[in-house]
Parts: sequence; structure tokens; C-alpha cells
Amino acid sequence: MRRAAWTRCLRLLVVASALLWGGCVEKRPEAAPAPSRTDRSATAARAAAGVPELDALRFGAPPLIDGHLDDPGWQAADETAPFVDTMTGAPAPFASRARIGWDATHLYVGVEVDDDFLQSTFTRHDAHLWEQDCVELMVDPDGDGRNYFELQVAPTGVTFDTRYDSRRQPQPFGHTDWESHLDAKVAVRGTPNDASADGGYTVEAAIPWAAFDAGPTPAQPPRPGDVWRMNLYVLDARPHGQGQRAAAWSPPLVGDFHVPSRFGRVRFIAPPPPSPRPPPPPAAADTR
Ligand SMILES: [Ca+2]
Ligand SMILES: [Ca+2]
Ligand SMILES: [Ca+2]
Repeated sequence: MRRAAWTRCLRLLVVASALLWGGCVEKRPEAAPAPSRTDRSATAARAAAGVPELDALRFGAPPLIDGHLDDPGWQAADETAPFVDTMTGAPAPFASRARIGWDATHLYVGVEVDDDFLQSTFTRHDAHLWEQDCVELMVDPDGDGRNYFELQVAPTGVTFDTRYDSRRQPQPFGHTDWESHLDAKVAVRGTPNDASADGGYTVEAAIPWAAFDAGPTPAQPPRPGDVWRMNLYVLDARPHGQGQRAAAWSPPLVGDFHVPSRFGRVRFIAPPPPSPRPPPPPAAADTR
């Protein structure tokens, strides 16, 4: 009897604990009040702290889109720091870096990648390029984390582009019917999809500003001094069985590239106008 009473007591205790604990787990905190505009901008500023910045120079003449970054505009453009590990921000195991330029009609992006094993077997535009080697650009013109754009270029020159209303929405791959009409060319050092060793590839792309005039908050071309949020990634297929690696200009620090708050800051700058020729010195007085 005493044992049965003890067992009943124990059961009651367990049931009471479960109810109490379950109540704790299921009790949801009251919904927080909607953040004010000031709160939101403070949050955005904190999220943007610590991301890399790059000045994008306005080109005096459009580059020839041929995969070679030897045009005068590229020669004068700033270069990013070497891309880093996407999860930790530590140096990446392979070298890649980028330059960005612009003019009245286009955004220009040049990315150089070292890669000793080039692989991309896709042949169709908007195929899943990210599953093998490719360079990836994300663009969030107004930096609000919504209505952002994703473009990819494979070493073979095949392209992918899509647009999202908000983070990863709509599923699964955004509005893939969006077309940026980018012009992208690739100079490869090696031969993709064979067994011989490669050196890497360089992507040179021109994206018309009209591409970003799309979605819920269409963007107009930038003016000097404007800042757009962007990120650049390299996806690196390795030989069979060794998986895939990745590097980023600005590391998202999680296993997801769709983190607009971690995109870098690209400031559009224009070279100063040539200074006017100084007036000739006044003729010396003839004191003879
Ligand atoms: Ca070129
Ligand atoms: Ca598309
Ligand atoms: Ca590769």
C-alpha cells in the first residue's frame, strides 16, 4: 500500500511538472510593439557595421566586355580585399577579388578567381549554376533587405538571374523569370569539365541599370555619392568526392548567402572634373 501511494504521489508530481513546464514552453511573449523608424534605422546601422566598403568609380568610357580587366576604367578602379571564408571571415583557401565600376547606363563588375579545377556542366540560362563553379552577385539597391537581385556567371559564360521580394521569397529561387539582360564574358585559364589542371577565370559583366527598375520598390540609376548594398561570392566545385567550397567579399557568417544585412557597401563615386587651367600671370609692368 505504501508503495502504491508513493507511486501515485510520484505520478501526480510528474503530471504537475509537465503541466507547469509545458505551460512555460508554450507561453509566448507578448508581441513586441512595431519598431519605430528610428529603431529600424538604428538596427540597420548595427547590422551594417563591420561590413566591407568599396568605392565604385564612374568609368569615362565603357569597358570592352571580353573577360579581360585591362580597360582604362578597370585599371583605375579600386579592388576589394581578397574574398574570405563565408562562415568565419578567415582567409579563404583560394584567391578571388573584385572590382566594380559604373556609368550612366550600366553597373560593371569584374571578378578574378583562382581555381585549379574548373567545372560547370550547365548549358541553359537560369540553370542551377550555384551547384558547381560560379561567381555570384547580390544587389540590394536601397539596402532595406527586400527587393534584392541575384546574378550568377559560370566559367563557361552561362548565366543565371533572379529577383526576390524579401529574404528567399518567393520560394524556391525567387522570380527566375526576371531577366537582367546582363552582358557577361569570361576569360578562362584552363578548360572547364576536363581532368587537366586549371588556373582560374575572370568574369567581366555589364548590367544595365534598367534591370533594377523592377519589383515592389524599383531602383533608379545611382548618383555620385549614393551607396547600394551588394555582395559577391565564389562557389568552387572540387574534384569528385571533395564537395564544394565558397568564398565571399562580405562573409554572411551563417550557412546562407541570403543575408542582406551582411552585404557590403558600394559607394558610387565620380572622378573630380578636371581643374580649370590657371589664368596666365599678369604681365610684368614695363618699368624701363
Ligand atoms: Ca574588358
Ligand atoms: Ca532569370
Ligand atoms: Ca572549381
